[in-house]
Amino acid sequence: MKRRDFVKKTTLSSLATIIGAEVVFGSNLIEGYTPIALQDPDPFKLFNKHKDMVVLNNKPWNIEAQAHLLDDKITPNSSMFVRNNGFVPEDIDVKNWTLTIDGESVKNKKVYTLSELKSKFNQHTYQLTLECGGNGRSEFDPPAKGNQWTVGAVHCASWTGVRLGDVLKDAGIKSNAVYIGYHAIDKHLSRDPNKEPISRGCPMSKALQEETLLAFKMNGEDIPLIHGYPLRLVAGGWPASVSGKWVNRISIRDKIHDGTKMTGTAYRIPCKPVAPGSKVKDEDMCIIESMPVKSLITYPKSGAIIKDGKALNIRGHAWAGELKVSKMEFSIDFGVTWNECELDEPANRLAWQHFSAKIYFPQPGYYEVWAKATDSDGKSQPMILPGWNPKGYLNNASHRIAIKVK
Ligand SMILES: Nc1nc2c(c(=O)[nH]1)N[C@H]1C(S)=C(S)[C@@H](COP(=O)(O)O)O[C@H]1N2
Ligand SMILES: [Mo]
Repeated sequence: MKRRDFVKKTTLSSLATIIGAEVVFGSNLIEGYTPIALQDPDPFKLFNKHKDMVVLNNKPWNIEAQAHLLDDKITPNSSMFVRNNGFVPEDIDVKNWTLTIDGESVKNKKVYTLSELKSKFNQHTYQLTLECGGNGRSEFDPPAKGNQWTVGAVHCASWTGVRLGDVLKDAGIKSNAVYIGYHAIDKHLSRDPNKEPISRGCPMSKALQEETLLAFKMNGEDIPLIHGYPLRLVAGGWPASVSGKWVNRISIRDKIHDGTKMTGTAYRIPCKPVAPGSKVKDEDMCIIESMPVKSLITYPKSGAIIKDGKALNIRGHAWAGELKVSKMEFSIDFGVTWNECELDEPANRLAWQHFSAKIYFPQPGYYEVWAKATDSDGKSQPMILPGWNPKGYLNNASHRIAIKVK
């Protein structure tokens, strides 16, 4: 068999696998021709996502879940939202993947291979809630530019890796260190190699927390490509933008990291409340840190119809950034009276907590179930949109579902 034929045959069989059917006249294809089925890739197949996931943008890929898709206690890949600022990396060379620790405040700049990271440091597994800072943005008025996330830009998967703190300490942290900043291999939408799509970070105190991981596994398997394979920073409870995917360099900085999307209106909100639509001076903007208390009813789906006289069992999750959720309540009378839900302890710090409640409706009709979580500092979710900010971050308003009793 000639080499050329061989290449063609393997290409054809891999084409068939991707398309999900044999390309019957495939041998007639001219090299370089892309079958239509592949020209507009199906994100659901491409990323193994549930068919009810909602694509908000395809350049870059941004895909959100819906409340009912997040019913699992540990979110499976199929229901995890996708947020990208640039292009998803294509050719990942895992064998030669390295992580560099550098920056003004590193004692010894170090380069680790993946296998060094895995063998040199203890491995830990935590369930960590990651919510996009812009989750809920679609409700802001005046509207905020950016992906119009509704409620589905949150997930709580199980992450396995080594502690970022252990790696940073191994390289050595100078006493003037204040922040870390990550760098990753995804490409800027302009395709300019000198531009990074995103390069964020967190203060040393967060970087050194025991739950802050450099993860190489998600839900017990290799991290899916779209979620950061082969190495991802995971900092639960903070805007998910801190959790860099595809990381190959972490800098220990002697100042607040000044990478892409650390300044201006990106992941920053007015330090003090402002009137909707206000222009806010740069120096009056503050970086978002711990995310606010929030909850989601994941069962039933909004719009459910139930039989009169039957109790309804609702369930969902609640989370509160760095804090714990201390109370979970529901209301069926538009917030006039509240009843307590059963609330579980988190699997570990920074994991979301599951809640459930049995609801009896007094008579047939239309109801709304409103959910309200309260954090360990006594702060509760607002019923309506909280403080306006230019980019529409931190909407933690009460989640509501509609129910008809017939
Ligand atoms: N390298 C890299 N890391 C990244 C991003 C990105 O575009 N590139 N997006 C960030 C943002 S804004 C969010 S909300 C989360 C989304 O994580 P997910 O796609 O795994 O859900 O990844 C963060 N890490
Ligand atoms: Mo995000």
